[in-house]
Amino acid sequence: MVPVRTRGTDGGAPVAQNHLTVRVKGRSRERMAVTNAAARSTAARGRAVILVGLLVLAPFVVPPAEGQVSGTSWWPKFQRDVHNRGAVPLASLATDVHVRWQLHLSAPIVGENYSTPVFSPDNRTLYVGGSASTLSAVAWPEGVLRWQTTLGDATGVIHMSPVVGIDGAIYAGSWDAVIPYDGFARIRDIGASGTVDGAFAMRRALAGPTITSSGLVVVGGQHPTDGWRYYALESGASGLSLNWTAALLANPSDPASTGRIGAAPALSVGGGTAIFGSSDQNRTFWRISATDGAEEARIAMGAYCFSGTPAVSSDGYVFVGEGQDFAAPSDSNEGRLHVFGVDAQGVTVRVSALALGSGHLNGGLALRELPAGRTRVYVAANGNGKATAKLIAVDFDPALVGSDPPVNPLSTRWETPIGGSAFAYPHPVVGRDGVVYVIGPANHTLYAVRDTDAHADAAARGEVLWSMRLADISAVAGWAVASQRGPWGAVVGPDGRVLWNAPDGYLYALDGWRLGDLDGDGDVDAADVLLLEGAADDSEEFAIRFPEVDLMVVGDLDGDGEITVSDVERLAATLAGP
Ligand SMILES: [Ca+2]
Ligand SMILES: [Ca+2]
Ligand SMILES: [Ca+2]
Repeated sequence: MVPVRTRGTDGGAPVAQNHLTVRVKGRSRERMAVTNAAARSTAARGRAVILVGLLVLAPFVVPPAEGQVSGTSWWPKFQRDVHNRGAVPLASLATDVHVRWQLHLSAPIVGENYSTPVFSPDNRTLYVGGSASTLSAVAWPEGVLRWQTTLGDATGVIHMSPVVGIDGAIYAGSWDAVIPYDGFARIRDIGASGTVDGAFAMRRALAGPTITSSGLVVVGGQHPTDGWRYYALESGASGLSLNWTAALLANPSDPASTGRIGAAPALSVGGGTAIFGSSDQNRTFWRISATDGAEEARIAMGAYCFSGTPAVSSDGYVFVGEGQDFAAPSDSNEGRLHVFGVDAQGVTVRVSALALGSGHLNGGLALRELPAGRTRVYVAANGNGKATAKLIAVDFDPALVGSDPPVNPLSTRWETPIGGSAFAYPHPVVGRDGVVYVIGPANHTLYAVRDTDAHADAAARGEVLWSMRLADISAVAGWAVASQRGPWGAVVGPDGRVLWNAPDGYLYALDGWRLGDLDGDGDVDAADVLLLEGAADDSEEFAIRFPEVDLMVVGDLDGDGEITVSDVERLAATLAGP
């Protein structure tokens, strides 16, 4: 484990990095090394040209805009895109992780606070929810509070991650127990303040909203009188108005059930004509028309799935985690990862399910696309009823769907403990380099777990690259882990910094040395790919040129203990494409 240093405890002022010194030493040797390298390996140079040719050097890639979420915001909603994939097209922090800045937003949380930040369309402001039904606007990248605004009489909590629309409107709602309920609102950032200019009555809202391709804002939650549903709202000149509702469904065997919804809706691929959702007491996976709310499919799951948030792969498969019965949990037919798809007749069906034996999977998923159409699904299990919470990597191979003899297209690749269990809803995100960020639901520790495919030993595949305990960095003297819950997880900024809306009432921005940043200039780009290729060819030469750089820490991307073309390919793939 890498030792973690804390810097920037000066109340929010950015702290200069000291990485730039790396390149200064040995400059004369550097020139010599370059000359020698050029003379020696024309073959390597040819490969490098090909690799660099593959790179799209746009440092700023926004998610595809299938709904009317902001198309320029780096991170406009829960799990970043309308498919809830939690996928980050960046290299992750590898080492030297430290607090870049911290910002006080509220008193320390004693109960729950789940919200994660989203970015404004110009990526100069973060919006994040919190206690007292407060939405905070924070200047990015400076980390300075711009304004705070409250909903209703400020008795609830904004647990959800807001969504930012194409016109910059911010939508967020509160979970409230005190009438008048603080409700769901449209908020305008007018510079010096945030103004509520539209509202919809809501009592308890947890699931992060989305916006459909026709502009309907869809949020799951409980209306004061109309129960738990997905509500689709028109956002017009006069405010928010109800367009359709869907999915008020109770458990048929329980007359008292209400169908609680905590799962952020996901849009289908290919235009977002359908919404996928799931709920608690009716234990249901839904496919709902995004146009009119018509129920297009309803498939039973086996157990509690309050916040089992759907995530949709680019080939249209929908993954949902499942909980377990509280009184009599079963590892054989509960706590499963489900995958849904469309059969030859166009009917939505359950393709497969895999029992993970790790308690509740009532959190989100992160998806990473692998070669040959496979998808790796990262599942955060909160470990309810088990000894530990876990991050679990599951492979889905669509080529095995309908195979004869049957082979489950879902298979567990590895699992890594992430501290004790707690009844919370952890959500991982995954970088394109295969590093997963996830926060332990009980220990309030942020983990960077590297997916190291190269290991034959499954136990070594989910390697904790580094971890950071909130108790070690907290700006609150004496802050200690108790029974606080939340946030959902970490969010990654456009420059790779990691944002943590922590339960001590502070928002933290973490920085560090990026994986693949071979020259230590703070950016990961084509120059680093060339250097890594050179290092794969001759690591001794790299050591002479960059004596302060630990090549194995920043260059061994696949974590197999050596620098090879595999690492070069992984770095090039991290930088390539949208
Ligand atoms: Ca209230
Ligand atoms: Ca670099
Ligand atoms: Ca390697």
